[in-house]
Amino acid sequence: MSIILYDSPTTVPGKALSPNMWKARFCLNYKGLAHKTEWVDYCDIQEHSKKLNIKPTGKNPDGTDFHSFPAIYDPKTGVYLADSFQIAVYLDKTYPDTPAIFPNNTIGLQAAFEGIFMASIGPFLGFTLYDTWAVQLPVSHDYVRKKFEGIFGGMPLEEIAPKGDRAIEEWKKLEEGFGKVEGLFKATDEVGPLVLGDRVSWGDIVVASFLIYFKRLWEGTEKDEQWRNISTWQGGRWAALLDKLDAYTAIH
Ligand SMILES: N[C@@H](CCC(=O)N[C@@H](CS)C(=O)NCC(=O)O)C(=O)O
Repeated sequence: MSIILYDSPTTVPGKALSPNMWKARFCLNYKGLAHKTEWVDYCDIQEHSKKLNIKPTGKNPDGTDFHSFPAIYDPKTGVYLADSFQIAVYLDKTYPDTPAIFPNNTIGLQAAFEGIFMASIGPFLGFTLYDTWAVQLPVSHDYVRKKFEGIFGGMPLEEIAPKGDRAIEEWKKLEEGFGKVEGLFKATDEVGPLVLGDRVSWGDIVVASFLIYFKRLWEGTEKDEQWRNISTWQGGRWAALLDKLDAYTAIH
């Protein structure tokens, strides 16, 4: 009886891409919990979640419920649950004998870390949206285009990525954002390269989920340079972090 992880397929080898889904996958792998991915097209996430009675994770601008993946179904408890953070908290509570994602009661602190990380890497979105759309399955293209263009006030997807000098500036800002995050890791470098020093926790999983997203999106494509560049930032810290968590990247 395996836990089911709901994710949406892309054309990237192995299908998995979204950083939010990776957060849940990293948690399941890190804990060594048997699980199996069930692939549901991106354009069907809302309908599928409603059908399974999974609680919404937010509201749409018009006030209606917003559902999202990752979601899980745990046959041991009968629980359906969405939201990467809630899934991590649930797994720690339900499987206390597996490695903790929030050791030493760090749930609040780790949530704060994630907030700082997300606020620091904002410029990534302009660089990833079109490429992320391009690797969606055709059935989801219209839905995802509308969604992503909505995020940028209706700008056509093809025009969202910054170009010329702005691209250089925005890329620099992204590097500086990662520099800020480095400060949060550095403080415990003498203990180890992870945010808590020597043991994996939510903060590492969040950062690694974005790194694996950038890597899977760009490595070996015409944007290969972007991934190679990120992996050299802050003295190669991010490539090293992803290597450190490589054991937890299997797609089941
Ligand atoms: N806070 C949520 C956000 C998840 C989220 O936004 N997921 C996107 C996919 S990456 C989604 O399911 N979107 C559904 C839709 O746009 O219909 C989490 O961390 O799990």
